[in-house]
Amino acid sequence: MKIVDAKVIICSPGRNFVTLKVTTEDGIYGLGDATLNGRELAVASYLTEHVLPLLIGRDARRIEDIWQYLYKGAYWRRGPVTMASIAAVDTVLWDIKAKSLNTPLYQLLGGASREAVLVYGHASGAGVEETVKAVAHYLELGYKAIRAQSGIPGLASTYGVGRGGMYYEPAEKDAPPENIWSSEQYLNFVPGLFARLRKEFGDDIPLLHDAHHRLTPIEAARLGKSLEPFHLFWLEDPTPAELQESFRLIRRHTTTPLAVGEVFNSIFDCQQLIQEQLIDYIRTTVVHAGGISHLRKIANLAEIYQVRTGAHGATDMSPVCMAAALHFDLSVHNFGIQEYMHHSAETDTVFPHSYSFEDGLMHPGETPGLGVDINESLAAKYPYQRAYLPINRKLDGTMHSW
Ligand code: KDG
Ligand code: MG
Repeated sequence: MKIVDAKVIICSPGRNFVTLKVTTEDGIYGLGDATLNGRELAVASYLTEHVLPLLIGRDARRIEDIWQYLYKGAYWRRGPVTMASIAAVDTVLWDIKAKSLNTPLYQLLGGASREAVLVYGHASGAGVEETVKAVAHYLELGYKAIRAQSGIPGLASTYGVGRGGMYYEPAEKDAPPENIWSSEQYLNFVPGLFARLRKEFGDDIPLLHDAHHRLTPIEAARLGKSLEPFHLFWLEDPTPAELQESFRLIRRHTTTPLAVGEVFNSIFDCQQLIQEQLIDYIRTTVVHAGGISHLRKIANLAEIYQVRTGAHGATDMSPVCMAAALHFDLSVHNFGIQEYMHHSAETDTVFPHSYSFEDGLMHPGETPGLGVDINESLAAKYPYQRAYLPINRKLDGTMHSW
């Protein structure tokens, strides 16, 4: 099954997406997400200039061999641009293989390990009471697990607070927005938010929170400890995780479950975190961590250490990635939860898909392959627009993690 055509499609139906489309000699095509928020064209160029010429003529059925060919063959290993490019090729090839066998992808990944996939949605508000209302709204929509983020009094902006409605899209055109940060104000504020949410909604609803890489290990330990009475489902990215051993310090102080990994791109980024059981959930996702093949290796390592998956699913994962994530989630034994943010209506029409949400659960559907397509003529009506994620500074102007 020779590959005869491969191209990159860049579109911006509300936000930028990079999609790889590969066609085989018998007319079957597959799709893969290659979107790297804020650095989209770097991946597009890596694919177009360096990878696509190598794919033509190759047998699309040799998924693992092509993965290793691109990884080992580049000599320069890992990194978000390389791994998103390999991920896109890997996703495409799984889509093609499943379509050629006329089966939904999850059947090739071991079949369904559960009936459907538990997802969490994003509730946020400018302050505590608005966040309470947003959580109530998500409950009305049927969500069974909810992430809660709130603006902090005295800080003009913070991570995770949408500009109204259901859509949260932090990337902005032309130049990165600048946020101001105070760990002290944040640490003083967050326990009160969760006390209020538990008072309003009781103990049973799983609540999550994302600290978005902003604390030092000892600050993260303080936060985890102060949130213990409100038993979060997880506390995400409490401290930047380049230094994996720093999680030992957090673990020593708190039983709040920890989730890390949305910015990781390989198994080597989380090896120590998993093997020392320093985290509870690994958040690597298909597009940023080398595709379905590599994500399964990470999940298999995690399974041995009772670490569960919790894949990143913000709106910068295109519907192609979301579909791939759902096939992975449905099949992998140590699935924990899947993040799910609604895409804009324009995005959904550019990427028609068979996955569905009902009563807080999602299913990839029974369409052969990933179950997602791209309407290329519609995509062409939304040209790429340069956009950047925000940056973050401390009160005194020092650059900080966003
Ligand atoms: O592109 C960056 C976003 O995907 C990220 O900020 C979202 O942290 C995030 C989350 O948990 O969804
Ligand atoms: Mg996050």
